[in-house]
Amino acid sequence: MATRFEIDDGFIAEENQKAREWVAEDYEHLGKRLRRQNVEIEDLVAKATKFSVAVPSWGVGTGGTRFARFPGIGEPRDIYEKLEDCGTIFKLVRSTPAVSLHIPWDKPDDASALRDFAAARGLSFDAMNSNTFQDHPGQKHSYKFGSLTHPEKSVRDQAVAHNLECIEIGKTLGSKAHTVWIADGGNFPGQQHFRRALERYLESMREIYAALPDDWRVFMEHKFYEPAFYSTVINDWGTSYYCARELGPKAFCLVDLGHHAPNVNIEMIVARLIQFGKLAGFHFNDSKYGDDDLDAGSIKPFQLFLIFNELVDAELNNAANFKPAYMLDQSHNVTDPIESLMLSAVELVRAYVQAHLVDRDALTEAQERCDPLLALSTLKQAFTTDVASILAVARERAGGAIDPLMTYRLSGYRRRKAEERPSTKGAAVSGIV
Ligand code: RM4
Ligand code: MN
Ligand code: MN
Repeated sequence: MATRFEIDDGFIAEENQKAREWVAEDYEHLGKRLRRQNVEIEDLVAKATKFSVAVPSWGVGTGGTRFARFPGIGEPRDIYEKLEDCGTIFKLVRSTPAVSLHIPWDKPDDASALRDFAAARGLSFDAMNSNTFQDHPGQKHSYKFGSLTHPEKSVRDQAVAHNLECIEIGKTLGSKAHTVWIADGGNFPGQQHFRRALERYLESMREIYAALPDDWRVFMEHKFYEPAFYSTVINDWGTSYYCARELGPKAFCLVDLGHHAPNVNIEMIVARLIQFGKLAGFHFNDSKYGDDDLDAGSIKPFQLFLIFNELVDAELNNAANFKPAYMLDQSHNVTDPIESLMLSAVELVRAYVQAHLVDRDALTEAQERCDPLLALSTLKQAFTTDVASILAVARERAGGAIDPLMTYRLSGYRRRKAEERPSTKGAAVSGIV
């Protein structure tokens, strides 16, 4: 393969040099401020450094809506080019060392070659994702009326077999989890027998569960509607939790932030799943109306903070069975996906670090003394603290960029990729997600 353009470490260092002064100044000032609160700023840098979130393989291609898709220039045309872009994101922000694959969108011809290609860029593989919400070329049965819950056993068997194949590929890639999201449901009252559909789901999931290696987990992702517009089989966290209980200790409930009705208290769902030892992890994104798949933290940053407040609380309490897997699940329709993914990853680290700033003794005291406003201001104090310099220092020390966005733009990466990746007819782009 001809040499491909990569952002050079020296270039990142040069760009960092320009911003170093303000970072140092802000960092010093914040350090003093935090010390008054008995917080050691270096501890927060350590937290920021440790945080990681997986990038979805399909997220580096331009997404689309059900109306249209407007491709950008230099889009990755296959999984190897997608990994190049994931490597670039990782290089600049340092908090995205893993990639989550959708099969068959990003099915590798040779999984061990793909693993080596990723490893050469410092990347590993996170949860696998199956796809039985579309028909794929060559498949025998259609998923038009469902997959794991379809009334016909032959369709269910095909969907189960697809999930087993994902696990097989994942074993070679070094993955340790498998995520199942199904679109099964109904568009009209009466179309589906609710209880029978759920029974079939469990029957199919039991087969998938049985194929999990000992050190793997399976994640069930609920969603209240879309593409089914009347009823969805795994419609909420309660149903997901029931299934996780039925399946066994390796089954967990995954929370995609876009999969709830507007105004639902998601942080409370998170707390419940933590308490019951069944939180799988997250698909992070943001939304205004439905499953909008906008960039994390772009619409409701306070909600994101409140979710991390629950996560950090559980982390500090060493909650049982608490090992959340984080992934970004976004669709980038009008932005450069690399830019969106970088900034989204940064927003997550920000919320995580801010949640570590919550004075938990003061919060507990306010709660126990029934003082709502003191409780709220304790949270707000953390949420309104500008931790940008902590994030910048963590990135720079790890070899990343102080300003990932500007460094990326100035590197000319996208332009170079446009030259290297002339769009070809039939290029492997993921389509509308
Ligand atoms: C779904 C769900 C899944 C994602 C697909 C593309 O709404 O969020 O996690 O894989 O979209
Ligand atoms: Mn999702
Ligand atoms: Mn979704």
